[in-house]
Amino acid sequence: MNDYTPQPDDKFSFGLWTVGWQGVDVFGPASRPLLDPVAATYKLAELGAAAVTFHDDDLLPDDGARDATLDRFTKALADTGLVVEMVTTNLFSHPVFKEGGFTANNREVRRYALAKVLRNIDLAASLGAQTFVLWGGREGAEHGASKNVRAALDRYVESLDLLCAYVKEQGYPMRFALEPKPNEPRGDILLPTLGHALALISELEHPDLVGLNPEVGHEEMASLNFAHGIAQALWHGKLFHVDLNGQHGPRFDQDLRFGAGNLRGAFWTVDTLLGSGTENRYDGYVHFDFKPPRAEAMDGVWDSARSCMRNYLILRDKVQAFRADPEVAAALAAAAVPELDLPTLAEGESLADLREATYDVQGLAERSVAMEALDQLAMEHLLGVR
Ligand SMILES: [Mn+2]
Repeated sequence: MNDYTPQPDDKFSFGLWTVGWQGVDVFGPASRPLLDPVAATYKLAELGAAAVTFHDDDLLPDDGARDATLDRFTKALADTGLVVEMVTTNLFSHPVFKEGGFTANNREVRRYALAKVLRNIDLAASLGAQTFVLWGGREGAEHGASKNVRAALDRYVESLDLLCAYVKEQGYPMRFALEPKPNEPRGDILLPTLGHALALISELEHPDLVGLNPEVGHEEMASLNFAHGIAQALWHGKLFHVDLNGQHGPRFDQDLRFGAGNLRGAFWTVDTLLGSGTENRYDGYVHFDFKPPRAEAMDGVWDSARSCMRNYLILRDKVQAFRADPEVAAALAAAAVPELDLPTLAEGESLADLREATYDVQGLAERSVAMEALDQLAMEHLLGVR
């Protein structure tokens, strides 16, 4: 029996801000003590993580302690064998970014935001990170006329083009991943969904260097299907990174541990990451971006981190059993799922062939689609009775 112990090959990764979240919310102050990010690195290694990630501000204070903290952190990496697979910059906490970073109306703020990101790209490269995530939490508005969306998108593109040119010029093996979110903290955030971000990427000077970092809760806040979203990202070759967590439908961003909230969605998320029975799978780090609930003390923080990995491994087991089940293969065939791989117009045919053909419209309308039976098999695998 699998004991679901994380292995280095599982490539689990955690943001230092996740376990380090002190429980500050809009209604109350911290409920937990400050967690030393270096101590967190050791603890995450002990739990079975393979990598950590951070925002500049999570790890490095903007004062004299920067170098000393970095020395302690790199020693922790060497001691544990953990790597830094991704770095991101906080362009949302400091009030200087209250009205945006790359898309602030104020030009000085935009220049300062770019300077902050450039400094952290250098840091990320020096630590070997190959993915740089950009979450534009403050890039948005609460008021209609306050933001010229067309100009804001011009400035977003300008910033991304400058960052890509810099990475190319420096020869860093690094790519950028945009993280969409519909709202919170801004009333409305620019690039609210994966689709908006994909469309923007196609306007860039170096679109090959920019992809997506989809987060479960961010898509589900907008009632979108996360598995479908990452499937499309994979189809475009744009699933550069992923943020797994849990969410109970459209409400505030809950950042629950992975598997909590929409469990069925989590099952299909793991199935999609594993390729849904095809070779088109995600092979990057399995990154968790969650918040241990404010009610928990430190023991609960570590329980929630452990459970993110455990739930992923359990779901991976369930998904693999589902895909290997001969009854599932038969149900997929009965539901005509493989038929969708066939082009609608066959090789050598013309549109005239399909226009002139005769169709049994009544018979097609009455055909069985057998999809409930297929879905029930997935349900029974998930519920553990198969
Ligand atoms: Mn995230």
